[in-house]
Amino acid sequence: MKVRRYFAANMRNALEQVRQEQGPDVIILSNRKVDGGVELLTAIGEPDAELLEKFTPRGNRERAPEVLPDTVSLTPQPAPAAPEPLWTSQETVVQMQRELGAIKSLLEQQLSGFAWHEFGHRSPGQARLLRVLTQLGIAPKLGRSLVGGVEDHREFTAASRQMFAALQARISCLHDPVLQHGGHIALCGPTGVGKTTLASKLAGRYSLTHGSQKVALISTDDQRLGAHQQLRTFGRLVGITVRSLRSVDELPETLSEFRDRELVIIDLPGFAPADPAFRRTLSTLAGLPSMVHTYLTLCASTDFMALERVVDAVDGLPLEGCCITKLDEAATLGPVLSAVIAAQLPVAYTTAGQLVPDDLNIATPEALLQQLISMGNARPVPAEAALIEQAFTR
Ligand SMILES: Nc1nc2c(ncn2[C@@H]2O[C@H](COP(=O)(O)OP(=O)(O)OP(=O)(O)O)[C@@H](O)[C@H]2O)c(=O)[nH]1
Ligand SMILES: [Mg+2]
Repeated sequence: MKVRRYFAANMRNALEQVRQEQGPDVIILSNRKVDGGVELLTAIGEPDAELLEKFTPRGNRERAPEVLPDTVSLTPQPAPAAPEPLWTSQETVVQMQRELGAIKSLLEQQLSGFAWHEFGHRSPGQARLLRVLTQLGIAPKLGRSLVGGVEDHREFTAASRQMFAALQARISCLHDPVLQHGGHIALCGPTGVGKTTLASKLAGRYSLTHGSQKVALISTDDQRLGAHQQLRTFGRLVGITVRSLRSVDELPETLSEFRDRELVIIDLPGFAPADPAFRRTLSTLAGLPSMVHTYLTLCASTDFMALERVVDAVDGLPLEGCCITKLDEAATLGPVLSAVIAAQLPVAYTTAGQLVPDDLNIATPEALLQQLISMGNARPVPAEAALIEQAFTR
């Protein structure tokens, strides 16, 4: 058994050296941080009992050190039949798990980097389009699937037209459902995204054409100071009845009382996605005797990961669609469009300003795409390699 010591500035470089010089069958005997970098001890060849004894910690001497082929060879290896803890000390196991996790994510990162590099060579046309989508803030996975549908050899303008047409086809919109059909509507979503303002805009618009006596607003927000007051003040100004409830449990009675109203909008309190009350409230609405159409309210300036958390939190719950607020505050529509496409949520309305009821628009795929492009052209998101490489993460 041949033992070698490697020193490098970081774990990534050390593993790369080991991989290049010793190939896939090498055993990592130990690794540790030293002054100026990391040190790895490796072994290759037939196991040497004395050596293994030396590097196997006390209390677990009968076991040989784990071979870490995945971390070095880059080739998939069959999983061991019965994984056993290498060290009996809990602290050491936790530390090892952490280190293996770090190595795994490092390798994933490297692999996606290689894959992006290779993609750029193999399909330069598609790679250029992917860069354009990244600059528009489109999430990497959606971007990759969109460029995958475009032939690589096409001339750039024709290819980008084809790609944007595919993107537009993926944006699903409802055609003015609330103002056209009325009904019982609930607006849910994270805190501060503009639910109450949207409820006021919809109620205000509807009352302009059908009369304020046909509309009612219900505030169920007993969480935030002044929340009930916000709707009541609006209702007084425009002559729309506003009812404040202590909880959604009072809804069946109130909805029955408003059965003569064509449009009833329920303004829900804002929730953090992780708050179990979020799902509970939506489940309560779904179980009400009268049909309530619930819309998720998403803010256009929220980043993609935060939006993903929100749509994950409502996964499986019956939502009619969503509304996108604060387009005027967003730098790009890429993240919010990527999130609604991934969640297959149709968009009903967008808002781009605080004015009630003026700043409200019926969503259409054409308008959303146009806004995405014009906002992206005005202020492109830097298409950093690390961001694009996420499109190639498995
Ligand atoms: N710039 C801009 N501001 C908006 C828009 N919609 C709402 N706002 C503002 O966002 C702030 C929060 O709006 P609310 O309607 O109270 O938000 P909410 O979701 O009901 O908030 P919570 O009930 O606390 O969860 C207010 O200052 C609104 O005027 C919009 O489209 N653009
Ligand atoms: Mg509110």
